[in-house]
Amino acid sequence: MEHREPTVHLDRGFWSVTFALAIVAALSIYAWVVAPISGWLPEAANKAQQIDALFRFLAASGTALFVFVVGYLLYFAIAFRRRANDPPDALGVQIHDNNALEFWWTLIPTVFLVILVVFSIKIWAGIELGPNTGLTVEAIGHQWYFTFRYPQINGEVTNAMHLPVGQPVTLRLTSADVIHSFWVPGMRMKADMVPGLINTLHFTPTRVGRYQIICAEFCGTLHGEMDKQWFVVDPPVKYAAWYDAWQKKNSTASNALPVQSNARVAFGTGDAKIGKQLFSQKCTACHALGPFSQRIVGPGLLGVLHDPAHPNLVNGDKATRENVAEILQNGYKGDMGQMPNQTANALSNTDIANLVAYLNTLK
Ligand code: HEC
Ligand SMILES: [Cu+2]
Repeated sequence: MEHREPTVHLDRGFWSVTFALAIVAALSIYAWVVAPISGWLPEAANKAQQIDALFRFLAASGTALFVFVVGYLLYFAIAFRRRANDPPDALGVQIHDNNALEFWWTLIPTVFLVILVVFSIKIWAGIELGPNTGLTVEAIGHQWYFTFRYPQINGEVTNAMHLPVGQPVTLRLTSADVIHSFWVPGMRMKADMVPGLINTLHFTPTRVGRYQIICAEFCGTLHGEMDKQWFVVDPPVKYAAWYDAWQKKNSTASNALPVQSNARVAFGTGDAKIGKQLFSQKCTACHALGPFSQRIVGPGLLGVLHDPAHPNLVNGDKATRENVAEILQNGYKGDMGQMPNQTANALSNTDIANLVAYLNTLK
């Protein structure tokens, strides 16, 4: 049997190719570092800048890696090709067990991935878990358009989502019918709008302008029409004028989005029909309309106010409308998990009254 020593000589050719590849890789890293990404697609919000920084990092390291991998592939294919005078059954050099190489090709990618994980999770956490400061706005997906709710504007705003530049915003997303996905390329942010659940985005608009809102989840025949609405970042004065105009226009509608308040809920005014609609938008992902034991995330709510077998709520309080309202305002963390509070579910006190009126009709 033929036996060859497993040796390779990395000759001058190899080192010149390495040098050339290093220069190309360095140039491509430089190109990504200075690439005018915000000129290609303007950055509407602070999170867009962070995500673009992450993109630069990924693109630069990916391109550099690509240059080396493909460069060496080509070089080795040529340098170690079969020569004219090689016998037909010539074997290439067989290499195994190079501990130094294996150490480095494990360590370097591991360090790289750890950096990437830390970098990404930091940005993700800022978007999803950021503090609930500033303005809270709610965006609702419909077949096939978006509507928006603002603090102290009654009803829903229908044309565009205006926000003032420079002010932190908490955006709550939900859906009135099927799953949509709220995508603003200018913000580099995309999140699902799920019926019965609230998803949250935190950001600060940083650049005055108009940015397209697109539905990024196929949601029925006219899904493609859901790219006609705008996210508009206004200077504060212009925003205030827009806000006042909608407040007047919608003054007779009901259902303003909350400013958080500890005011008591006025039960007498609750409207079970509106409550039912809210329930399908904000609660059904976690609550079934079945008995207490029919659990999704939280318990079934069919008998929450009228089941003799269920005299107490999960927090031990008596099952009264006041105490249900209290859970809706403050949330509750128990054995099953977290019932979100009023802010997280984007509920005004009027919403809570409507929901309680609806829950009161269930038996
Ligand atoms: C993300 C999931 C989630 C969403 C959304 C949610 N809940 Fe809950 N809810 C829970 C969990 C979990 C509990 C039970 C907490 C525990 O005891 O561990 C709960 C408990 C409750 C209770 C107390 C039930 C009882 O029998 O004591 C009521 C009432 C309630 N939720 C109403 C609502 C309403 C109304 C909405 C919509 C505005 C809603 N929930 C949205 C998860 C959710
Ligand atoms: Cu859609």
